[in-house]
Amino acid sequence: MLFEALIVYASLTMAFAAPFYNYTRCANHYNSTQLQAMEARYTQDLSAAEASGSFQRLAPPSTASARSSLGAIRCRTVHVVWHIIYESETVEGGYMSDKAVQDSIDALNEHYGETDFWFVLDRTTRTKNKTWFNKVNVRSPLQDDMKKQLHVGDARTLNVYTVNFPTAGFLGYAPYPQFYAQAPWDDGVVIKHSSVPGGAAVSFNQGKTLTHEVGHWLGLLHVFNEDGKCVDWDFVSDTPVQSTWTEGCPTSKDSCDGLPGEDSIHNFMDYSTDACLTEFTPGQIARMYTQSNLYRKFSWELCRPFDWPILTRVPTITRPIVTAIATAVIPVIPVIPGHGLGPAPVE
Ligand SMILES: *[C@@H]1O[C@H](CO)[C@@H](O)[C@H](O)[C@H]1NC(C)=O
Ligand SMILES: *[C@@H]1O[C@H](CO)[C@@H](O)[C@H](O)[C@H]1NC(C)=O
Ligand SMILES: *[C@@H]1O[C@H](CO)[C@@H](O)[C@H](O)[C@H]1NC(C)=O
Ligand SMILES: [Ca+2]
Ligand SMILES: [Ca+2]
Ligand SMILES: [Zn+2]
Repeated sequence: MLFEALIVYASLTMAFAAPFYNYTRCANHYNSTQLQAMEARYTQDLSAAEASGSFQRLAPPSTASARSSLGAIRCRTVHVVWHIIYESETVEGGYMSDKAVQDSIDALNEHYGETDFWFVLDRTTRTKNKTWFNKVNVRSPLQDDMKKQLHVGDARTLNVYTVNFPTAGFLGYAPYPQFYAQAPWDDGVVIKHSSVPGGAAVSFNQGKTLTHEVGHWLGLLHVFNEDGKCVDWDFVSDTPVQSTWTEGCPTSKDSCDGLPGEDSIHNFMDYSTDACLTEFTPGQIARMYTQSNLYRKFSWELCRPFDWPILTRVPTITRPIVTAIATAVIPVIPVIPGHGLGPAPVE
């Protein structure tokens, strides 16, 4: 009797426990020296491509009105190869049905609905490997083994790997487009299997970890300063300077109250819970387009009519904001390919 009551109490406690925010969105952390070196390389690559005529600043192909009158438009089409790593044929064991994969792709298209990116599932692979499922981690030789065996396609192919990670609260990571040339096999995002829509990662199960990691994969940095300073970190002018990442979903937050703008708590490149994340800014979208035109060169393919809110803010494609580093002497940090993130770790 008492035993039963305890069980009921325990399950009630679990059912009604406040959502926990112990998940850390991702491991894409750099120190400021690395950050500036990466940005310097990006702007150099861009200048070199412009000088040689190999870079074209493509404008978005259609306006909202053209989109609705044509019913279909051309999109920057990203072919997705989804690698399911699992330890048993169950959801907890990392197994995903075809429907679960397609639901993830649908969610991704919804979250990128204000952009011209269009994600199409090319194929799914399934690999039963308990070691990979539980032990693959950022900067681990195991992640190198896994990707070297499974990565397919080229810079336009989004390889997604779903694993469990050895650290409980860890959700994902992704290398930047500029590292593709040095280590093509290392390209692609790795996410926790339970972060997909409907997954077991409480408060982080609407698929927005993938959306965030794909943001990195398309060239975006975090909206917050990873050194905790009130200094711009993401080279995007319309995301206010922010010194801390966001936990949970506060009604508002202003970590740099001496500087204009409140924190981007609803931005996909912050760490708020999934329900809280709803937007990319025009500046971020412009940066993703420029990075893609430079490093990934997606093909323009017909995409189906959008049945979610039509693109309302067509961003102008501008040069990346580089004022912060324009006058500094940029130390050249050798990029060490591999281990999931490009340059050598901060630790
Ligand atoms: C989350 O963190 C809190 C505070 O550190 C801790 O009490 C709780 O046990 C953690 N929950 C999980 C699921 O790790
Ligand atoms: C499973 O992972 C181990 C460790 O990296 C690797 O040696 C092995 O080849 C993998 N097995 C399969 C079937 O992929
Ligand atoms: C940043 O990280 C690099 C690579 O690990 C390291 O060489 C450098 O000393 C670090 N710089 C600072 C300022 O911490
Ligand atoms: Ca900014
Ligand atoms: Ca502020
Ligand atoms: Zn991140």
